[in-house]
Amino acid sequence: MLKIYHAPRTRGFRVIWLCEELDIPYEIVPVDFSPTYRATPEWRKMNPVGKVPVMTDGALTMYESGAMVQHVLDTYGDNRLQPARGTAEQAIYLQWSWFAESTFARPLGEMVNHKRMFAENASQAVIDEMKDRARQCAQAVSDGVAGKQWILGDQFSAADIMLGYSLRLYGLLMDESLPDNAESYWQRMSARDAFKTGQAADMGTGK
Ligand SMILES: N[C@@H](CCC(=O)N[C@@H](CS)C(=O)NCC(=O)O)C(=O)O
Repeated sequence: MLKIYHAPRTRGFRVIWLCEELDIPYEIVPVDFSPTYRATPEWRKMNPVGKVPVMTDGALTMYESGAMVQHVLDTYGDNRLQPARGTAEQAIYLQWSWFAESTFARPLGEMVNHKRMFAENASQAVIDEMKDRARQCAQAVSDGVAGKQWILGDQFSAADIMLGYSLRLYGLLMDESLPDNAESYWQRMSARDAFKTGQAADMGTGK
């Protein structure tokens, strides 16, 4: 059984939501998210830079939420939730999946880290700059999903799950609403049954 080492509201939600969409069994192993625990040799053996999530699949231990999503799809997905390999559609699927983590979630995550590290000495200029980057990403998603149901068109895919976590983080951290198309996209994804059961599990009220 897949084990997802996870702390509430963090990126492990992507894998939880994916497992719910695919209806495959998984177990959530709660991780103490304190910087002290994450710096211990015990946790650094699981994730060398002390982050969450980590996932195990039998003898395999891995970190990076996007890589976990791809592993689960390729191993248990039965060709669901991703376009065929080598197609132009797959290239766009990869583009949005990578964008979700490496471009969109990055300034949001750094805002959290900056505030945690510097507390009352946090620089407003740094935070404002991160917000501006996140705002540009939200606009790119809004433009990308214009006239479509999901980011690839009619077909829901794991790229929506990757982006969904970034949109969720945006909602938690930004004091402004999403641009219109991104907001309705967010409403559609968060209305999915698998999102709701995944969110309950994420917050510790589900499985
Ligand atoms: N690219 C990594 C990012 C992991 C990450 O930044 N996780 C956050 C929680 S969602 C974390 O552990 N932050 C603590 C820190 O960076 O100190 C992934 O997608 O798994």
